[in-house]
Amino acid sequence: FGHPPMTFWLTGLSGAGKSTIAFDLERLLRCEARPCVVLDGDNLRCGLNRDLGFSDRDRRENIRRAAEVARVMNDVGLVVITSFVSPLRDDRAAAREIIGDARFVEVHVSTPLQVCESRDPKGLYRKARRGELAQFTGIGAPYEPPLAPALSLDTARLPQGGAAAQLLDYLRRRDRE
Ligand code: GGZ
Repeated sequence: FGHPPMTFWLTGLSGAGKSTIAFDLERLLRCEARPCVVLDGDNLRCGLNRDLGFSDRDRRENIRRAAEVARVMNDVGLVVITSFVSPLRDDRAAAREIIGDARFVEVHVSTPLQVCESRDPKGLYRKARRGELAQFTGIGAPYEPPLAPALSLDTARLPQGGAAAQLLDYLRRRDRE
């Protein structure tokens, strides 16, 4: 397609807005007839990754598979947008290795825990606080923020659609390089 393939790797807490940003960006790219695909943690866990839970080991495998799929899709020219909590630095580094440093764009969806918890669209934080959901990221399991993300987007401080617009800008800048 004449553009360098790229994977936007969205990482952040549950409820930070990753999936919304991913599907917003997909819509923007579709409007420009730019072939793209979203790989969403919650969706993939219904199919490809339905055998996996939330132990460190299973999360690592979840992310490894997603990265392998992203690589194949980049290879055929698709822009890939992934939406996984992907809480551990090592696991994201492994994804970068698989996808390739030049294609991997780490995006921290940095909405603070307090905001994510107040949104709590699925009631998961409430469950986790009650002790009914072990290993919930941000409560019973760690989240390691990226040290040097390409972009950091706090949806609590951005207008609706603002985060996806920033990613589109970033893509355009890279296209011109
Ligand atoms: C984190 C969990 C957990 C635990 C269920 N920890 O906001 P959601 O609900 O729709 O998205 C979250 C999703 C996380 O799946 P990922 O594949 O992105 O996770 S990882 O990258 O860490 O492998 C959340 C829900 O699943 N969920 N239990 N314990 N999120």
